[in-house]
Amino acid sequence: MYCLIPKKSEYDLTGGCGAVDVLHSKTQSWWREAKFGMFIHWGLYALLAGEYRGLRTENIAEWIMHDLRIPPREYERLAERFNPARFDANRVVSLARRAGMRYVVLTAKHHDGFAMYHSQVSGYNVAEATPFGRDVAMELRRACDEQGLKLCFYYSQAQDWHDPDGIEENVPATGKNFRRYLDRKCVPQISELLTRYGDIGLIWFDTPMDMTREQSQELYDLVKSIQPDCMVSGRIGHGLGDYMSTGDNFIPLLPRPGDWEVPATINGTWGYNRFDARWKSPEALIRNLVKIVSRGGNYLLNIGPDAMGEAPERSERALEAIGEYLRRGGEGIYGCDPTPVYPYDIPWGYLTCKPRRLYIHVLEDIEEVYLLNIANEPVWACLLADGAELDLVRRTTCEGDSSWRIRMPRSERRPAGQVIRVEIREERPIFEPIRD
Ligand code: H79
Repeated sequence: MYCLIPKKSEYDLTGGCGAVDVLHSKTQSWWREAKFGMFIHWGLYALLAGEYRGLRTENIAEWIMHDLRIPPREYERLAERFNPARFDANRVVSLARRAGMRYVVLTAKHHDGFAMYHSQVSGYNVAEATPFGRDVAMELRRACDEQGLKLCFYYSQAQDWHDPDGIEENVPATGKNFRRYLDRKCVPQISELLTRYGDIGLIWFDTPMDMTREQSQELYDLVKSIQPDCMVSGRIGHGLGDYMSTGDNFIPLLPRPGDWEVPATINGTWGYNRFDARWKSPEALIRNLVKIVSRGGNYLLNIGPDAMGEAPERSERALEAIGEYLRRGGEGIYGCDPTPVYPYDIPWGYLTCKPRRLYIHVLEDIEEVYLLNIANEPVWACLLADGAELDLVRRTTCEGDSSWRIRMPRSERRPAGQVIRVEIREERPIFEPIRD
């Protein structure tokens, strides 16, 4: 169905989808400021790297057990070979920090049911069932503390392909007792994660499947009863989360009020797949980050470490490039509000904002920034990279439209992107509709 945005609200913040509803609770303020986090999909599937007994999965690699119908008794034997000798939590967290990410979300338990931490609830975990014998979550805890990042956990609350009472997509739940799974594994494991690993920023629930509203509420209340400041992701089900998660790799077209996050991959899979070649360029990832922030969201970007515990080199290089952009222009990302819809298509970049500040992200090597229909009064403009003042010419065009013009100094024109900060007299950007 076509949805034409009503003309009157064409340029309001919400694109006509409702009132602006920006809560500023203390719990979520770190997350609103953060804007950029690291997802880590790591588990036994890394050993298979997209292939099992000569068969390759066509789908995301962490789904290989499901897709290739590997029986639980066979899949669990992967644990006997899990020994990622090159895993270094400090290195992973340092990569996140250098990329400009402010939080890290580890798959504490994915759909395959294997815990990447030392669980007392189930021996099917990285510390007890593998020759590796280390607690990945605890090592990340220490590294995050040292480097000042928030630690968060992903937990698949409904799907568990290892537990006899866990749900599996497209597999009938005949003979299963989901309540038993909740009581025996899910609830106790979530409690462990929230009691034994210090302050957790958020629990990233995923695929609620047929959970009832009461069951989703129960897990939500469980989290808050142990750590009231721990956030709960949108995929707890029934709209009960503290923020909305978009579809995987889906970016809303319009600015959206409220708290939301785009979980995304750098290539075409979450878990490590050595055959995957669908790499997004660093430029495309920077563009996505800026685009998401300009529309009011957070970007949770994934790495899938391999069986030795190392992130693919392409992921590392992409993250370093984003970090370099953020070192120059991070002020125009962290803590930004959604920017009202600008009425013209801008091919070279995006606009972000904070109270009395407009940031112009110039993502291509252009000679000048020329914006029509911008009614704000500029106080002064500078390049974020070095603070150099820029000449901003504000004038009314021959057609009577407001406009801003900023010439990019030749020495500062970079294809990798530059951010201009413009202090404005008004609280927020004022974009005027296109004349009739
Ligand atoms: O953790 C990542 C994914 O494993 C998880 N969410 C992100 C963050 C996720 N769970 N479910 N889905 C994503 C939707 C998955 C659908 C598919 Fe399939 C899995 C499409 C292809 C593989 C299921 C199996 C549907 C078709 C085959």
